[in-house]
Amino acid sequence: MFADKESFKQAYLTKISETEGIILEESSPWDKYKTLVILLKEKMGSYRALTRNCPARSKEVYYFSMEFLIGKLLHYYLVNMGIEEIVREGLQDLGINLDELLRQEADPGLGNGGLGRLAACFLDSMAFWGISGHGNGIRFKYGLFEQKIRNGFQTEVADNWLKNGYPWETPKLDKSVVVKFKGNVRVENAEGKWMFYHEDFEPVLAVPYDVPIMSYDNSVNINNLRLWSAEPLSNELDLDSFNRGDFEQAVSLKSEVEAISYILYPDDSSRSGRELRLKQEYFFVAAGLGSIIRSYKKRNRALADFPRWVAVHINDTHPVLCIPELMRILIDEEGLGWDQAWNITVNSMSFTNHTIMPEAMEKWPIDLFRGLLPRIYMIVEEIDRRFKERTARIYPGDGDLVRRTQIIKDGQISMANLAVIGSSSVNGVAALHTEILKNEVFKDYYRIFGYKFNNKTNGVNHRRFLLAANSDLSGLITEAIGPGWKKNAEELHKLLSVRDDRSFLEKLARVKYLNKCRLAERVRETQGIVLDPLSLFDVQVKRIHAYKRQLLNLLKIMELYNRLQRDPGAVEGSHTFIFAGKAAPGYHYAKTVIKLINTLAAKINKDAGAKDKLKVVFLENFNVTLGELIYPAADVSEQISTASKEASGTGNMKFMLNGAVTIGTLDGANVEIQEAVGDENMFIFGLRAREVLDYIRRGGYKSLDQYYTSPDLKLCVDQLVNGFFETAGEEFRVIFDSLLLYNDEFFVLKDFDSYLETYQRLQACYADKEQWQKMSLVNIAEAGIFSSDRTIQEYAEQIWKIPRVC
Ligand code: 26V
Repeated sequence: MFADKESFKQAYLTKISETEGIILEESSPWDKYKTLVILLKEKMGSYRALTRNCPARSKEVYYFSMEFLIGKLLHYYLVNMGIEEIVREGLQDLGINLDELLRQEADPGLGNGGLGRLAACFLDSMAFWGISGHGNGIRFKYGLFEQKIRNGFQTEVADNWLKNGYPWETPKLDKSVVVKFKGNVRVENAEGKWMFYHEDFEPVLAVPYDVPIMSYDNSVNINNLRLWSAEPLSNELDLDSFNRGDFEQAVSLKSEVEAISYILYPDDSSRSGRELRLKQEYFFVAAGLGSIIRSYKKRNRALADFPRWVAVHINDTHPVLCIPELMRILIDEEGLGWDQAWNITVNSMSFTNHTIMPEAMEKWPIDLFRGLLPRIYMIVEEIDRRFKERTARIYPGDGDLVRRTQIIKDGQISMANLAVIGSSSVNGVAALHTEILKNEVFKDYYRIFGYKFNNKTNGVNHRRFLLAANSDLSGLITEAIGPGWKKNAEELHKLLSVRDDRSFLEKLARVKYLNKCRLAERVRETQGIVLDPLSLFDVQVKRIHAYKRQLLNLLKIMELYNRLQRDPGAVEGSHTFIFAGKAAPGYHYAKTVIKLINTLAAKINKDAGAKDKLKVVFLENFNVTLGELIYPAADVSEQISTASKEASGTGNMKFMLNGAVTIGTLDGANVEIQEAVGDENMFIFGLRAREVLDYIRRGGYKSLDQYYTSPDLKLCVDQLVNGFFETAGEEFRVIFDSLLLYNDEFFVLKDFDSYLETYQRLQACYADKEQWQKMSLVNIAEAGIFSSDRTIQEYAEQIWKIPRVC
């Protein structure tokens, strides 16, 4: 990349005058940042030509995802290229502080949470393994809202991340694709062959913006994240309307088109069932497949071989239209027959499900769907017709099975059903989740297509969340076991050899302390709250959702506070409870939970009696960048979802990797974390998934029983509405009612006792410093299997059928 500091400086100075046309002294921090990015991007572009001679590169993977939370790239890429020091020192010679440049970068909020971040981790691991794997998504002008806390409430501010431009992206105008909406389909029979002509449609131009994806020490395999932006076909105004004096019509057409890539839906589901959301889904699917087919055909390969050379991965149901869209291209544009097109399509497609929450399962009203995508609707109808016919033939007499599994019913199109029927692989994201898919959610399909179902436990990019985000810990690990873990996370196992090494354990504690100081410093700067880095940092950061049970954590804190009121000696040690996460703007309950966290924080933090014991903070605007600061600073990782509801969780893995000890339910990947670290190095409590599912099916849970049998719990619940929060009035009644009037859908009260008992046990362990450091070390040592490198290796071999990579 750069042989030494001097050659870097030379290249940088030349670039700054080229890009900005100015001299260094006149440039702003933004100019300096942008110059550095452009310099690196050009270098990467020149390496791109040198594709490695690796079997993995022979098949292309396209990862279709509505969301990619890639985080900031500059620092991470400097680490990956191994030039952070050269660049830091070179810039310093020029009077520039690298950290100031790093702060200029936007963190593109192109996702809601775990699903979007997982997609980004996967892009990294594909690049790492030398797989030719590319992301395909939307270049939203506005990402997920920026969260500001005002008077304890979440408020949303538009995330204008592109306001200064985004120097990592490169528009590729010549690779634009036209996407067609609405209109009619004219059907003709030409010499016995049905032909379909889509007419009177509304064309939209999809313009790709490419972002280079580069992993650690692998500059010869640079992949691409292609994000599509919607633009009017002609960038001119609608001149006819303009000339007629219809000014509004003239601009509205333009904005109607641009609306498609204007903003990411902030619900982590598509419950809203809005036309614009469906437009977004078809937009990036049609654009992505259009460009894949175009480049495939350039290579003169036979369409029949498409699945051998191309794998299309569908990340949750949002890109499921890939299935009918590929059928449309193969039949209408390439003239293939239905059966051949279907074979090619199914064999190219694979699908990952990320949730069992029924509200999050996408369904579209037929009228809306047919109006917007008339030809695609015809194809979905035909897929459904043939599937029903097949099911009826294979399972004669089981009419109900046919009804339960059809794609179109009750006036709606089920995207999950289409996904399972049209893909060759269906996977869940943790062992327990996949079992629930097979035995509950997709039970009927598992009977029909058992061979399609498989598990791929999630993983995280350990180089971003440990190597780059926690440099002190990385240094310490490398000192102890060498650098091999960076490329093979399973080598973290070697850390077990220093498990009884006192001096190593002390160093580990010191690193944690410094990371806690770093976080405390940031909290003081940004929110004016002082945290004690010597206290236990107990952290729950994730989307705010009823099923993730931030409320259970809050009730625990209230109970500890109540104990302290009764007996100042009742609480061992000093605790800092840290929360962060966004609520969907329309999710009233979740927003009330945020207000409750802040109200409790205000009450406890101003109580002199609680001062050295309890502190509560809510950190504003959780995103990838803030996560990178928080994970290294946590002692305890809260993973307390209602068992069966959290498909996997990935925050749990990021915390573990950074030496936090988990308190959690046996849900999602927590189950596998427990298998890896053993009961002695984790705190498990609460109902098991089976018990929850049985209650849901058979009934029998009465939250009032819990309420009346536990006076301590009753007090905490009553405090939501009895004036304990002086300023609250009826504000928290919705939470109170959810627990008692609506029978506590997420079993918060049921798990309360066992959570508290377990927390007390944890507290006692934390008091034994050496014991705790050992637990922390085992967690790091066993985190290797949760690297996304392992996950992608499994996807590549078992789903995409890519030979083991070099
Ligand atoms: C959305 C909604 C919206 C309505 C209320 C309930 C609910 C529950 C879940 C969702 C999330 C939909 C998809 C998603 O983001 N799933 C997450 O995917 C992660 C990566 O696989 C996984 O670690 C998380 O457990 C899973 O929630």
